[in-house]
Amino acid sequence: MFITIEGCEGAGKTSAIQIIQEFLKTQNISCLTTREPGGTTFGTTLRSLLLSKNTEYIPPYTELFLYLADRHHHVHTVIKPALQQGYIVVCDRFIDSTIAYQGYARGLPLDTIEQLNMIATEGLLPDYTFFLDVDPCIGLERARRRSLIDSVSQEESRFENEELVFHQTLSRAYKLMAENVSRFITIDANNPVDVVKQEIIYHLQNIL
Ligand code: Z5A
Repeated sequence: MFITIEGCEGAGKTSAIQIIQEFLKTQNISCLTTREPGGTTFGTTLRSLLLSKNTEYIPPYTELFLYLADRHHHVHTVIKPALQQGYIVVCDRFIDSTIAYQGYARGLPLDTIEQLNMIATEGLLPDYTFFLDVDPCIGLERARRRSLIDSVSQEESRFENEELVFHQTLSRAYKLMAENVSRFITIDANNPVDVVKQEIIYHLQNIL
């Protein structure tokens, strides 16, 4: 089974992955957690280029191709082999991030992104996508608070520094996908962590 986690900045994706990982462990289910960008050593180099607040201007198509290069390498060398070995793979961001960020927010054509996504994933689609639906203002506030105490988050703030309207567009894009794509499971991520946790586990129990 291949599960992806999606949402805007500060939605709680990292926290959700930990919740899923711990729950699967209690069920004795082998699971691999990973992320995009940066699920491989190769991808880590791309990640720092893509997320560093100090990176020079990246035109939207350059940005798209870098995310797709990271994805193809990740799918080919990590995700598919793990699925073939019977692991449940849980990935922090995947194809829907490209649709939301490079498609809706940067304005690149959605049909082009969908075609390129299919090439980058070698046709692999998630079985389920947990969408952590947070109000963009709340998510940004969480992310900014974390940046005050975490030097990695502070460095990786190229997207966090975008205007509020960029984050509102992302939020609308995710809601639209969640309404129209059946693999999406929406979690109200404005709630406190323990409520989010209960909701995630409830849905996990239903799909396992
Ligand atoms: N991107 C793209 O453009 N195109 C693509 O194809 C892909 C990605 C794959 C990747 O960064 C960036 O790349 C991303 C999209 C773009 N944009 N940015 N930035 P990322 O995914 O590594 O980073 P992120 O989206 O910014 O994630 P994040 O800020 O780390 O958020 P998170 O993982 O969703 O949240 P968290 O770390 O679990 O929580 C954030 C803070 O809030 C933390 O202090 C928590 O303790 C706290 N938190 C979490 N949940 C709660 C609740 N429920 N209540 C209160 N506080 C909470």
